[in-house]
Amino acid sequence: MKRLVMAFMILLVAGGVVYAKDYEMTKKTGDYTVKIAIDKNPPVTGENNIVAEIKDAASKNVTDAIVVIDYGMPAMPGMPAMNYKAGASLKDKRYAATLNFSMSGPWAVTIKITRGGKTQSVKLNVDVK
Ligand SMILES: [Cu+2]
Repeated sequence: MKRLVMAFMILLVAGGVVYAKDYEMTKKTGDYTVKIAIDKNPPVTGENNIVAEIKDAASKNVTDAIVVIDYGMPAMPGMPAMNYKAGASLKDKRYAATLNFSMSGPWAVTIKITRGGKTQSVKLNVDVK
C-alpha cells in the first residue's frame, strides 16, 4: 500500500513537470486585486495570451471596466523604444488580450483599469525568452 502511494506521488510530481503552469502573479492597485496569468511560461517571443481577473474590495469580480494593456521595451543599443497597446475583452469574468513580444529580453507590461471615469494600473516586468 505504501508503495502504491509512493508511485502515485511520483506520478503527480512527474505530471507537474510535463504540464508547466501558467506564468502567474497577483498584484494590487487601490481596492482592486488583479490576478494575472500568461499562457507561456516563460513568456516567449511572438504571441502570448494574457488574462487578468480583477476583484474589488469585497472580492467580487469586476466585469464593467475598460482594460487596456500597454507593453513595451525601453530603447537599447541599435533599437529605439518600443511601445504597444492591446485592448482586453471580457471572457469568463476575466479580461483577455494577446501580447506580441517582438524580441526577447525585459518587457514592461502595464494593465490599465478604467471604471467610473477613474484609471488605476498595475505594472509587471516580464522576461521574455
Ligand atoms: Cu529591445
